[in-house]
Amino acid sequence: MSVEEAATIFALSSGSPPAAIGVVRMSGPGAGQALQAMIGRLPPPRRASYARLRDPANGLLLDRGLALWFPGTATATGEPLAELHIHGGRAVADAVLRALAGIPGLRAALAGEFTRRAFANGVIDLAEAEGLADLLAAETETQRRAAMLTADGALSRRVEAWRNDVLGIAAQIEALLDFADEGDVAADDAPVRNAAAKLADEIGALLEAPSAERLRDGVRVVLAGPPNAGKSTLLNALVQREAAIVSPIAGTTRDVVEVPVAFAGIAFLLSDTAGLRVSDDAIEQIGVARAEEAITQADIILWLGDPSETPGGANVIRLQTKADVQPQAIPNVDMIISAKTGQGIGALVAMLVDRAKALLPTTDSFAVNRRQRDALHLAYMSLRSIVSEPDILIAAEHARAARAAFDSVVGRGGVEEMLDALFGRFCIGK
Ligand SMILES: Nc1nc2c(ncn2[C@@H]2O[C@H](COP(=O)(O)OP(=O)(O)OP(=O)(O)O)[C@@H](O)[C@H]2O)c(=O)[nH]1
Ligand SMILES: [Mg+2]
Repeated sequence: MSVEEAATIFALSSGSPPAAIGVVRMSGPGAGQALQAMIGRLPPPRRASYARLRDPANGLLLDRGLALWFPGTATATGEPLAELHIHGGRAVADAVLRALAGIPGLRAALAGEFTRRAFANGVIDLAEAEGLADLLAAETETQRRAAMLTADGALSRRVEAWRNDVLGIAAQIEALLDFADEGDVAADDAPVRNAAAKLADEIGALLEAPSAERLRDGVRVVLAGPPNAGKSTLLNALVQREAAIVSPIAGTTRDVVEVPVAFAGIAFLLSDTAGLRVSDDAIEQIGVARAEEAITQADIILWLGDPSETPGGANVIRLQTKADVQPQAIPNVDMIISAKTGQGIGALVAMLVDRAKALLPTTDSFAVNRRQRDALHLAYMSLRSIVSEPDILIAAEHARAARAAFDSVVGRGGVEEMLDALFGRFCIGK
């Protein structure tokens, strides 16, 4: 542990004032002394005690509240930890933080620093820290559930089991190598290759599952079609506010207008686009190019044009719009709506939710993010190589690579470069 890490840190860990209660946390070797300096004694461990808080510099009464003391290493950060539950007003919090800053050896915590210490001290692993970051950022119920599973170690436990399997495979390979050295008849390598194939299949199944990014960033729904079809009007009806400009002039929308929204606890990112047509207007041409780009990125396309001109690829829902003025159905549409009267809008939302569910991780399974996916993919490739590699010495190398890939998922060794990025996502006081 570096000298810097040995500093004792403090922060207001509850939300920004004013609030009913503010929680100030201190973590590090000097946490106990700091608590003593503030309340004049060290309270019994792991029990909330009522205390008067005084400024150690001048003895002035700052507040009355609860004090908690967690000595040793079996704490949330893996080092001595103290908490003060104070009144959550701005001036109270400021005064307490100022008093703590005046205690030698104490300094204000950086964003995510408490969690970073928990990781550095082995209380949580990297995958759990990532789950925790997602949990704090979760805005919908599905995001919360998936993040909770990862924060709770579901992915880590799975990867740990796989890592053990790879150690078993590596040991079997070593045994084959010893056998070959003795110059006896060729040993049977089929069991090792079968074990590697089985493990690769298990990882492959997880890699095929929907990704965490879609859960976090929202299912991308792009509204597309010719000018004046009613795309912007539909967007506004779906998000229930005037997010995009609507007008009878064809070619109104130029930029892609993105609006995040949640339906039935699922995050969506709706994108309104410029009407698709050939135009002499340079700006409109850029808008059309952006619309076409958005269509390629879509998880679901709401197509408001001629059903025979439906763009290929993604999941498309073909809509007939303006049912209030054009009630007769045209062939091959999935749904008839009127953004003006609201006809069909509820059914369209239900259809979006249904389609999105098929694209998202199920609620009882954890999702892997891109970093974890890349590492798992490396493990997968290494295991596949064990299956096909005729030279057993090289197969041993692939087994080592697979183990290293599992290690990087949970943050064992060599992940410094991404720690700053990860812990920077946390707020101060976490
Ligand atoms: N009667 C009726 N009019 C609608 C409906 N939806 C849109 N409109 C009208 O159709 C015109 C075009 O609507 P917009 O939503 O701007 O169409 P757009 O597809 O976004 O058009 P561009 O941005 O130019 O590509 C406006 O005058 C809207 O009021 C509807 O459901 N019923
Ligand atoms: Mg528009």
